[in-house]
Amino acid sequence: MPVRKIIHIDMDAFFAAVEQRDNPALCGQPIAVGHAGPRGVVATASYEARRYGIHSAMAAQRAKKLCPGLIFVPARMNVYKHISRHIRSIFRQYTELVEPLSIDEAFLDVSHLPSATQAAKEIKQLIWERTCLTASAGVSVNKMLAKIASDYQKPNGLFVIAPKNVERFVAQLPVEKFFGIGRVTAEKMHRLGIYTGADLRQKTEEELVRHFGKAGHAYFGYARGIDDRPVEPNRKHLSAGAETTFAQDTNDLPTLLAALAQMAQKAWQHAEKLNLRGKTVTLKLKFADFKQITRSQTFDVVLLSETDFFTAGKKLLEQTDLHARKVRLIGLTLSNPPEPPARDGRQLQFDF
Ligand code: TTP
Ligand code: MG
Repeated sequence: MPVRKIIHIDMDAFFAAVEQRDNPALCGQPIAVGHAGPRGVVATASYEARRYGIHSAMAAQRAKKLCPGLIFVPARMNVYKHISRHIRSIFRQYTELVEPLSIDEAFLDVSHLPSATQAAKEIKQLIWERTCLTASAGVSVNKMLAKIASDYQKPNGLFVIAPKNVERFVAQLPVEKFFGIGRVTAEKMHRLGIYTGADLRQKTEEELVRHFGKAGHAYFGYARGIDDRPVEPNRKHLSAGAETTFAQDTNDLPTLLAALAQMAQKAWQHAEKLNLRGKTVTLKLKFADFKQITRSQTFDVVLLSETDFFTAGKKLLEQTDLHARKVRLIGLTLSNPPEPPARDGRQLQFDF
Protein backbone atom coordinates (compact mmCIF):
# COMPACT_ATOMS: atom_id res chain seq x y z
CA MET A 1 0.00 0.00 0.00
CA PRO A 2 1.42 3.44 -0.86
CA VAL A 3 2.09 5.84 2.01
CA ARG A 4 -1.14 7.50 3.11
CA LYS A 5 -1.63 10.95 4.62
CA ILE A 6 -4.14 10.94 7.45
CA ILE A 7 -5.25 13.91 9.56
CA HIS A 8 -7.09 13.61 12.86
CA ILE A 9 -8.84 16.76 14.08
CA ASP A 10 -10.26 17.15 17.57
CA MET A 11 -11.81 20.32 19.00
CA ASP A 12 -10.34 21.55 22.29
CA ALA A 13 -12.59 21.24 25.38
CA PHE A 14 -15.41 21.43 22.87
CA PHE A 15 -18.65 22.09 24.82
CA ALA A 16 -16.80 24.20 27.42
CA ALA A 17 -14.99 26.24 24.77
CA VAL A 18 -18.32 27.03 23.08
CA GLU A 19 -19.81 28.20 26.39
CA GLN A 20 -16.78 30.39 27.12
CA ARG A 21 -16.93 31.80 23.60
CA ASP A 22 -20.59 32.79 23.97
CA ASN A 23 -20.33 34.20 27.50
CA PRO A 24 -17.24 36.33 28.18
CA ALA A 25 -17.89 36.10 31.94
CA LEU A 26 -16.90 32.43 31.71
CA CYS A 27 -13.58 33.04 29.96
CA GLY A 28 -10.57 32.07 32.03
CA GLN A 29 -12.86 30.41 34.60
CA PRO A 30 -13.03 26.78 35.68
CA ILE A 31 -16.31 25.62 34.15
CA ALA A 32 -18.03 22.31 33.68
CA VAL A 33 -20.77 21.64 31.13
CA GLY A 34 -23.52 19.57 32.71
CA HIS A 35 -25.91 19.57 35.67
CA ALA A 36 -24.69 20.35 39.16
CA GLY A 37 -27.40 18.22 40.86
CA PRO A 38 -26.79 15.12 42.95
CA ARG A 39 -27.03 12.87 39.91
CA GLY A 40 -25.27 15.31 37.57
CA VAL A 41 -22.26 14.34 35.45
CA VAL A 42 -19.57 16.52 33.87
CA ALA A 43 -19.81 16.34 30.04
CA THR A 44 -16.56 18.24 29.73
CA ALA A 45 -14.51 20.77 31.65
CA SER A 46 -12.60 23.88 30.59
CA TYR A 47 -8.82 23.62 30.69
CA GLU A 48 -8.90 25.88 33.78
CA ALA A 49 -11.06 23.26 35.54
CA ARG A 50 -8.92 20.37 34.35
CA ARG A 51 -6.07 21.70 36.47
CA TYR A 52 -8.13 20.59 39.47
CA GLY A 53 -8.36 17.07 38.07
CA ILE A 54 -11.86 17.48 36.69
CA HIS A 55 -12.66 15.50 33.56
CA SER A 56 -15.51 14.19 31.38
CA ALA A 57 -17.88 11.65 32.98
CA MET A 58 -16.95 12.70 36.53
CA ALA A 59 -19.81 13.00 39.04
CA ALA A 60 -20.74 16.66 39.53
CA GLN A 61 -20.56 16.31 43.32
CA ARG A 62 -17.00 15.06 43.17
CA ALA A 63 -16.03 17.82 40.74
CA LYS A 64 -17.41 20.45 43.17
CA LYS A 65 -15.32 18.99 45.98
CA LEU A 66 -12.19 19.19 43.86
CA CYS A 67 -12.93 22.77 42.81
CA PRO A 68 -15.49 24.62 44.97
CA GLY A 69 -15.47 27.60 42.58
CA LEU A 70 -16.45 25.42 39.62
CA ILE A 71 -19.16 27.00 37.47
CA PHE A 72 -21.72 24.60 35.99
CA VAL A 73 -23.25 25.51 32.64
CA PRO A 74 -26.11 23.55 31.06
CA ALA A 75 -25.34 21.89 27.73
CA ARG A 76 -26.73 23.37 24.51
CA MET A 77 -26.63 20.36 22.23
CA ASN A 78 -28.25 22.10 19.26
CA VAL A 79 -25.47 24.71 19.22
CA TYR A 80 -22.73 22.05 19.42
CA LYS A 81 -24.36 20.03 16.63
CA HIS A 82 -24.55 23.07 14.41
CA ILE A 83 -20.83 23.78 14.90
CA SER A 84 -20.08 20.10 14.33
CA ARG A 85 -21.78 20.25 10.93
CA HIS A 86 -19.92 23.44 10.12
CA ILE A 87 -16.47 21.98 10.82
CA ARG A 88 -17.34 18.86 8.81
CA SER A 89 -18.15 21.08 5.85
CA ILE A 90 -14.68 22.62 6.24
CA PHE A 91 -13.12 19.13 6.23
CA ARG A 92 -15.01 18.31 3.03
CA GLN A 93 -13.39 21.23 1.24
CA TYR A 94 -10.22 19.15 1.44
CA THR A 95 -11.40 15.58 0.92
CA GLU A 96 -14.56 13.50 0.61
CA LEU A 97 -12.86 10.88 2.79
CA VAL A 98 -13.99 12.25 6.15
CA GLU A 99 -14.84 9.82 8.96
CA PRO A 100 -16.46 11.53 11.94
CA LEU A 101 -15.61 9.74 15.21
CA SER A 102 -17.76 11.85 17.47
CA ILE A 103 -19.38 15.27 17.57
CA ASP A 104 -16.00 17.05 17.64
CA GLU A 105 -13.46 14.79 15.95
CA ALA A 106 -12.84 13.20 12.59
CA PHE A 107 -10.30 11.40 10.47
CA LEU A 108 -9.46 12.79 7.02
CA ASP A 109 -7.61 10.92 4.29
CA VAL A 110 -5.73 13.58 2.30
CA SER A 111 -3.32 11.27 0.48
CA HIS A 112 -4.08 13.10 -2.76
CA LEU A 113 -2.83 16.47 -1.48
CA PRO A 114 0.78 17.62 -1.84
CA SER A 115 1.11 18.40 1.88
CA ALA A 116 -1.05 17.07 4.71
CA THR A 117 0.70 19.37 7.19
CA GLN A 118 -0.27 22.41 5.13
CA ALA A 119 -3.86 21.14 4.87
CA ALA A 120 -4.02 20.62 8.66
CA LYS A 121 -2.73 24.16 9.25
CA GLU A 122 -5.32 25.61 6.90
CA ILE A 123 -8.14 23.59 8.44
CA LYS A 124 -7.21 24.76 11.95
CA GLN A 125 -7.11 28.34 10.68
CA LEU A 126 -10.49 28.04 8.92
CA ILE A 127 -12.08 26.56 12.05
CA TRP A 128 -10.73 29.47 14.07
CA GLU A 129 -11.87 32.11 11.57
CA ARG A 130 -15.35 30.67 11.16
CA THR A 131 -16.14 29.52 14.72
CA CYS A 132 -13.71 31.32 17.07
CA LEU A 133 -12.81 27.90 18.49
CA THR A 134 -9.53 26.03 18.48
CA ALA A 135 -8.87 22.49 17.35
CA SER A 136 -5.86 20.21 17.62
CA ALA A 137 -4.62 18.32 14.60
CA GLY A 138 -2.48 15.23 14.20
CA VAL A 139 -0.89 14.26 10.89
CA SER A 140 0.61 10.89 10.09
CA VAL A 141 0.50 7.77 7.91
CA ASN A 142 -2.46 6.03 9.56
CA LYS A 143 -5.40 6.52 11.90
CA MET A 144 -3.68 5.26 15.04
CA LEU A 145 -0.73 7.64 14.70
CA ALA A 146 -2.83 10.62 13.55
CA LYS A 147 -5.07 10.22 16.59
CA ILE A 148 -2.11 9.99 18.97
CA ALA A 149 -0.56 13.02 17.28
CA SER A 150 -3.64 15.24 17.69
CA ASP A 151 -3.55 14.53 21.42
CA TYR A 152 0.15 15.20 21.73
CA GLN A 153 0.12 19.00 21.87
CA LYS A 154 -3.40 19.80 23.00
CA PRO A 155 -4.85 22.43 23.11
CA ASN A 156 -4.48 24.24 19.76
CA GLY A 157 -1.77 21.78 18.74
CA LEU A 158 -0.43 20.58 15.42
CA PHE A 159 1.80 17.54 15.63
CA VAL A 160 3.19 15.65 12.66
CA ILE A 161 4.61 12.14 12.73
CA ALA A 162 6.26 11.93 9.30
CA PRO A 163 7.02 8.51 7.74
CA LYS A 164 10.72 8.74 8.58
CA ASN A 165 9.96 9.37 12.27
CA VAL A 166 7.31 6.69 12.79
CA GLU A 167 9.62 3.98 14.16
CA ARG A 168 11.39 6.27 16.60
CA PHE A 169 8.14 7.81 17.77
CA VAL A 170 6.42 4.49 18.37
CA ALA A 171 9.43 3.02 20.20
CA GLN A 172 9.34 5.67 22.94
CA LEU A 173 5.54 5.81 23.25
CA PRO A 174 4.07 4.51 26.53
CA VAL A 175 1.62 1.70 25.72
CA GLU A 176 -1.29 3.51 27.39
CA LYS A 177 -0.99 6.22 24.74
CA PHE A 178 -1.67 3.82 21.88
CA PHE A 179 -5.09 4.37 20.36
CA GLY A 180 -7.05 1.21 21.16
CA ILE A 181 -5.08 0.17 24.24
CA GLY A 182 -7.24 1.01 27.23
CA ARG A 183 -6.32 1.26 30.88
CA VAL A 184 -7.00 -2.39 31.69
CA THR A 185 -4.94 -3.69 28.77
CA ALA A 186 -2.14 -1.25 29.58
CA GLU A 187 -2.01 -2.55 33.16
CA LYS A 188 -1.87 -6.11 31.91
CA MET A 189 0.99 -5.12 29.63
CA HIS A 190 2.83 -3.51 32.52
CA ARG A 191 2.56 -6.78 34.44
CA LEU A 192 4.23 -8.47 31.46
CA GLY A 193 7.02 -5.87 31.51
CA ILE A 194 5.70 -4.00 28.47
CA TYR A 195 5.83 -0.24 29.06
CA THR A 196 6.71 1.26 25.68
CA GLY A 197 6.36 0.58 21.98
CA ALA A 198 9.92 -0.74 22.01
CA ASP A 199 8.99 -3.28 24.71
CA LEU A 200 5.89 -4.27 22.74
CA ARG A 201 8.01 -4.81 19.67
CA GLN A 202 10.09 -7.44 21.48
CA LYS A 203 7.07 -9.75 21.69
CA THR A 204 6.18 -12.20 18.95
CA GLU A 205 2.72 -12.11 17.38
CA GLU A 206 1.97 -15.53 18.92
CA GLU A 207 2.82 -14.27 22.41
CA LEU A 208 0.60 -11.21 22.00
CA VAL A 209 -2.31 -13.28 20.72
CA ARG A 210 -1.85 -15.74 23.59
CA HIS A 211 -2.09 -12.92 26.14
CA PHE A 212 -4.59 -10.58 24.45
CA GLY A 213 -6.61 -12.76 22.09
CA LYS A 214 -7.43 -11.43 18.62
CA ALA A 215 -6.43 -7.88 19.58
CA GLY A 216 -2.87 -9.22 19.81
CA HIS A 217 -2.65 -9.10 16.02
CA ALA A 218 -3.45 -5.38 16.04
CA TYR A 219 -0.99 -4.70 18.90
CA PHE A 220 1.72 -6.48 16.92
CA GLY A 221 1.07 -4.00 14.09
CA TYR A 222 0.82 -0.98 16.40
CA ALA A 223 4.29 -1.73 17.79
CA ARG A 224 5.58 -1.34 14.24
CA GLY A 225 3.53 1.77 13.52
CA ILE A 226 1.23 -0.23 11.24
CA ASP A 227 -2.52 0.34 11.09
CA ASP A 228 -4.19 -0.41 7.75
CA ARG A 229 -7.73 0.57 8.69
CA PRO A 230 -9.13 2.83 5.97
CA VAL A 231 -10.81 6.14 6.68
CA GLU A 232 -14.45 5.18 6.25
CA PRO A 233 -16.61 8.12 5.33
CA ASN A 234 -20.32 8.45 5.62
CA ARG A 235 -21.07 7.27 2.11
CA LYS A 236 -23.95 9.61 1.45
CA HIS A 237 -21.47 12.47 1.21
CA LEU A 238 -19.38 10.75 -1.42
CA SER A 239 -20.45 12.78 -4.40
CA ALA A 240 -19.48 15.79 -6.44
CA GLY A 241 -22.10 17.80 -8.27
CA ALA A 242 -22.97 21.17 -9.72
CA GLU A 243 -26.23 22.86 -10.62
CA THR A 244 -27.39 26.14 -12.08
CA THR A 245 -30.63 28.08 -12.31
CA PHE A 246 -31.46 29.67 -15.66
CA ALA A 247 -32.13 33.38 -15.89
CA GLN A 248 -35.21 32.41 -17.90
CA ASP A 249 -36.97 29.04 -17.85
CA THR A 250 -36.26 27.12 -21.04
CA ASN A 251 -36.84 23.86 -22.89
CA ASP A 252 -34.53 24.67 -25.77
CA LEU A 253 -32.32 21.59 -26.07
CA PRO A 254 -29.09 23.33 -27.21
CA THR A 255 -29.38 25.77 -24.30
CA LEU A 256 -29.96 22.93 -21.85
CA LEU A 257 -27.04 20.95 -23.26
CA ALA A 258 -24.70 23.93 -23.06
CA ALA A 259 -25.59 24.39 -19.39
CA LEU A 260 -25.25 20.67 -18.79
CA ALA A 261 -21.75 20.68 -20.30
CA GLN A 262 -20.76 23.49 -17.97
CA MET A 263 -22.14 21.65 -14.95
CA ALA A 264 -20.35 18.45 -16.04
CA GLN A 265 -17.09 20.35 -16.20
CA LYS A 266 -17.58 21.98 -12.82
CA ALA A 267 -18.61 18.76 -11.08
CA TRP A 268 -15.78 16.80 -12.71
CA GLN A 269 -13.18 19.33 -11.61
CA HIS A 270 -14.54 19.20 -8.08
CA ALA A 271 -14.38 15.38 -8.10
CA GLU A 272 -10.80 15.46 -9.34
CA LYS A 273 -9.80 17.90 -6.67
CA LEU A 274 -11.22 15.53 -4.05
CA ASN A 275 -9.76 12.43 -5.72
CA LEU A 276 -13.30 11.10 -5.99
CA ARG A 277 -14.39 8.54 -8.61
CA GLY A 278 -17.95 7.41 -9.18
CA LYS A 279 -20.08 4.87 -11.03
CA THR A 280 -23.37 6.78 -10.88
CA VAL A 281 -24.43 9.84 -12.86
CA THR A 282 -27.50 11.74 -11.67
CA LEU A 283 -29.32 14.41 -13.62
CA LYS A 284 -31.49 16.81 -11.67
CA LEU A 285 -34.13 19.02 -13.25
CA LYS A 286 -36.38 21.52 -11.60
CA PHE A 287 -39.28 22.79 -13.72
CA ALA A 288 -40.99 26.15 -13.95
CA ASP A 289 -43.64 24.88 -11.51
CA PHE A 290 -40.82 23.98 -9.04
CA LYS A 291 -41.50 20.26 -9.42
CA GLN A 292 -38.21 18.39 -9.35
CA ILE A 293 -37.05 15.11 -10.84
CA THR A 294 -33.81 13.16 -10.77
CA ARG A 295 -32.76 10.52 -13.28
CA SER A 296 -29.68 8.43 -12.76
CA GLN A 297 -27.66 5.72 -14.36
CA THR A 298 -25.16 3.43 -12.65
CA PHE A 299 -22.32 1.86 -14.61
CA ASP A 300 -20.33 -1.28 -13.81
CA VAL A 301 -17.11 0.69 -13.64
CA VAL A 302 -16.18 4.24 -12.64
CA LEU A 303 -16.59 7.02 -15.20
CA LEU A 304 -13.17 7.68 -16.66
CA SER A 305 -13.48 11.11 -18.24
CA GLU A 306 -15.45 14.31 -18.18
CA THR A 307 -16.66 13.45 -21.69
CA ASP A 308 -18.11 10.11 -20.51
CA PHE A 309 -19.71 11.90 -17.58
CA PHE A 310 -21.30 14.55 -19.79
CA THR A 311 -22.42 11.97 -22.38
CA ALA A 312 -24.19 9.98 -19.67
CA GLY A 313 -25.91 13.15 -18.44
CA LYS A 314 -26.90 14.08 -22.01
CA LYS A 315 -28.55 10.68 -22.55
CA LEU A 316 -30.51 11.08 -19.34
CA LEU A 317 -31.64 14.51 -20.48
CA GLU A 318 -32.65 13.27 -23.94
CA GLN A 319 -34.74 10.54 -22.36
CA THR A 320 -36.73 13.11 -20.41
CA ASP A 321 -39.94 14.45 -21.89
CA LEU A 322 -39.48 18.22 -22.11
CA HIS A 323 -42.18 19.17 -24.61
CA ALA A 324 -44.80 20.41 -22.24
CA ARG A 325 -42.58 22.03 -19.62
CA LYS A 326 -39.75 24.46 -19.21
CA VAL A 327 -36.68 23.90 -17.06
CA ARG A 328 -35.71 26.24 -14.28
CA LEU A 329 -32.66 24.46 -12.89
CA ILE A 330 -30.31 21.77 -14.17
CA GLY A 331 -27.70 19.81 -12.25
CA LEU A 332 -25.37 16.87 -12.71
CA THR A 333 -23.77 14.74 -9.98
CA LEU A 334 -21.15 12.02 -9.89
CA SER A 335 -21.47 9.58 -6.99
CA ASN A 336 -21.12 5.96 -5.86
CA PRO A 337 -17.37 5.39 -5.63
CA PRO A 338 -16.01 1.87 -5.92
CA GLU A 339 -15.22 -0.09 -2.75
CA PRO A 340 -12.79 0.70 -1.20
CA PRO A 341 -12.76 4.44 -2.02
CA ALA A 342 -10.59 5.33 -4.98
CA ARG A 343 -6.92 5.57 -4.31
CA ASP A 344 -5.43 5.65 -7.75
CA GLY A 345 -1.89 5.15 -8.95
CA ARG A 346 -1.06 8.83 -8.86
CA GLN A 347 2.41 9.42 -7.51
CA LEU A 348 2.09 10.06 -3.81
CA GLN A 349 4.57 12.60 -2.60
CA PHE A 350 6.50 12.03 0.58
CA ASP A 351 6.09 15.62 1.61
CA PHE A 352 4.03 15.67 4.75
P1 TTP B 1 -13.67 15.11 23.76
O1 TTP B 1 -13.09 15.48 22.44
O2 TTP B 1 -13.32 13.78 24.33
O3 TTP B 1 -13.28 16.19 24.85
P2 TTP B 1 -13.15 17.76 24.72
O4 TTP B 1 -13.30 18.24 23.33
O5 TTP B 1 -14.10 18.38 25.71
O6 TTP B 1 -11.69 18.03 25.24
P3 TTP B 1 -10.28 17.74 24.51
O7 TTP B 1 -9.62 19.07 24.37
O8 TTP B 1 -9.55 16.85 25.45
O9 TTP B 1 -10.60 17.09 23.20
O10 TTP B 1 -15.25 15.16 23.66
C1 TTP B 1 -15.94 16.12 22.87
C2 TTP B 1 -17.23 16.56 23.55
O11 TTP B 1 -18.08 15.44 23.77
C3 TTP B 1 -16.99 17.18 24.91
O12 TTP B 1 -16.73 18.57 24.82
C4 TTP B 1 -18.26 16.87 25.62
C5 TTP B 1 -18.76 15.59 25.01
N1 TTP B 1 -18.49 14.45 25.91
C6 TTP B 1 -19.48 14.04 26.81
O13 TTP B 1 -20.59 14.59 26.81
N2 TTP B 1 -19.21 13.00 27.65
C7 TTP B 1 -18.00 12.36 27.68
O14 TTP B 1 -17.79 11.43 28.48
C8 TTP B 1 -16.97 12.79 26.76
C9 TTP B 1 -15.62 12.12 26.73
C10 TTP B 1 -17.27 13.84 25.90
MG1 MG C 1 -12.26 17.31 21.76
